[in-house]
Amino acid sequence: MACQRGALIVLEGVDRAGKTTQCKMLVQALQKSGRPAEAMRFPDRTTTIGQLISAYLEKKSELEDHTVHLLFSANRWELVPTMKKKLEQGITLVVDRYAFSGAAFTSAKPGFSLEWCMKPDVGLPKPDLVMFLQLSPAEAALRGQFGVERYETRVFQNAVQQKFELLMKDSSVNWQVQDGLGCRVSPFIVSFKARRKN
Ligand code: FDM
Repeated sequence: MACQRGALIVLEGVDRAGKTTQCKMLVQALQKSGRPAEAMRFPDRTTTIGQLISAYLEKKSELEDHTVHLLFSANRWELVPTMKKKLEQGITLVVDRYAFSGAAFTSAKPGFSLEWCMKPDVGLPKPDLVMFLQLSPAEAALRGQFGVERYETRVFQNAVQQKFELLMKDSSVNWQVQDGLGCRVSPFIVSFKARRKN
């Protein structure tokens, strides 16, 4: 019997919205319900490209803005064969950030259009569901460690939030907005099942 393809679920949101915690909880809940599930995150800082990105985010190196944007995209593309393999094996992938972060963060910089920022990621595996964890940048700033890495300023996060709002207007993407202040794993699963297309 052919196994059912896994689902690709993406969690997006501004920094400190709780994506990492929700990803972990969602993977655990899916596994508990008998569905094979694994967590992934972008940037994946373990690869050679990911290490360049990590040094940039930690402000240990400088990279030209277009260059780092393309590196973030390359970091997703290098993981595509692994992602496809796992999805075909029936494993549901819960991904902490994806191309939407790529477009929202770079287009929040001066001189970058959303259109240009989205181009390098055209053709990536399409998520079955994108959950956006809603948290005001002011609330996010109150959470731990805000301000340690590059981009972690309230002004920049406000600009990123506005870019996410533009991205959420794309009705070809299965967006679902969730309150980042609460634990919402169960409704996540219910709506994921209800909306799942494949
Ligand atoms: N980020 C993340 C980007 O600027 N572009 C991208 O394509 C992606 C995936 O990198 F500030 C930014 C968003 C965030 C940082 O932080 C990664 P975390 O804590 O590893 O998610």
